[in-house]
Amino acid sequence: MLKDDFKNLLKQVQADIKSNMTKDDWLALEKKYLGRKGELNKLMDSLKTLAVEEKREVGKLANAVKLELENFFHKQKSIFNPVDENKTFDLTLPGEKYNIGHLHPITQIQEELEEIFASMGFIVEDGPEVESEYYNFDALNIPAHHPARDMQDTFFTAEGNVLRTHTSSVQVRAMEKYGTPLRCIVPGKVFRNEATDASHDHTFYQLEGLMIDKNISITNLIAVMKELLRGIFKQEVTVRLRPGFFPFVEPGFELDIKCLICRGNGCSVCKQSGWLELLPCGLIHPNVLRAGGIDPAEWSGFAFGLGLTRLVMMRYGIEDIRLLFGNDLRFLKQF
Ligand code: FA5
Repeated sequence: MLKDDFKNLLKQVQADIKSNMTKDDWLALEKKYLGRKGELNKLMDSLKTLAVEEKREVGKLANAVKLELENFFHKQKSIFNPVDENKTFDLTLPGEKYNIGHLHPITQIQEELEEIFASMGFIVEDGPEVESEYYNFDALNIPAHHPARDMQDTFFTAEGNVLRTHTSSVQVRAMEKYGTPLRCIVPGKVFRNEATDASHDHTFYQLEGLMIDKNISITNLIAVMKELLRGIFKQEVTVRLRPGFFPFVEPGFELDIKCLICRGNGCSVCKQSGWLELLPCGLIHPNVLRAGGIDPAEWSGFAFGLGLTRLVMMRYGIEDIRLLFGNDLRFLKQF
């Protein structure tokens, strides 16, 4: 029966094996059984003569036998060919290029800002991304149930902590840790329960800054902001302050810069106004200094909260914030 013939094939191979076979002997043996006109193919040809039902059953067995023989001869050959002898090493070929990545554009600008501020005597501070309500809100003069909490839609954890909605949460931490005088910046990730669009994301980067010393005024704030903008945009930048409300500063401002694209004449980027809103800032509220253990009668300071992600967009003319977090190499390789 054909079925037995297939089974016997394995026994026949075993019987054909002699001691001290050379590589050529193995190749010849393989050809005898697995070659185009070899024993296996002869039996395979006979499959045609079987009825459909039988063909299915014997065909299955035939394939199993074929696989076993192929594996068997492959193993034998690899003993003689531990490395592929056909492979040559061409010394004249150019070397393989490694793909080296680079820092994300946000990180690049963050590091530039850290250098600019370090040159003005600021330290770089860090804080937790999962924050207590106290440091994110209460310590910043935003008590529970104050309507100002609604300015930032918040992710709460089951334990009642928050994913920090701004880097301002590190202000009082830094005051507690370092006391006065204090100059520090806090770059970092913040989170808000926002619907995403071209200029808003639920996760983005800010860079907080604060300076506390004797007799700090708005003049100091403007001077430091201009130094920061000159460093980032590599040109003189005209700024203006408009009143802005944040419970943790008094007075509070929105700092605008004269549009660098149209030089103040009006274009689509500045919505024809000639000015671009860049960063909120102000003089630190006495209640916040007190929360940090600092006497507001003796010390004063300014704080600002730069939207780092938006700054990157403005510097490179990126029209959609989502491009920055899409992990698309075609986009990222441009920076
Ligand atoms: C604040 O977060 C205040 N903590 C800033 C501050 C610090 C004020 C110190 C005074 C003193 P605001 O919510 O406006 O403010 O956010 C600051 C900046 O973050 C904005 O100007 C903007 O550039 C950026 N920003 C806000 N929401 C988003 C968002 N959804 N996606 C991307 N950037 C955003």
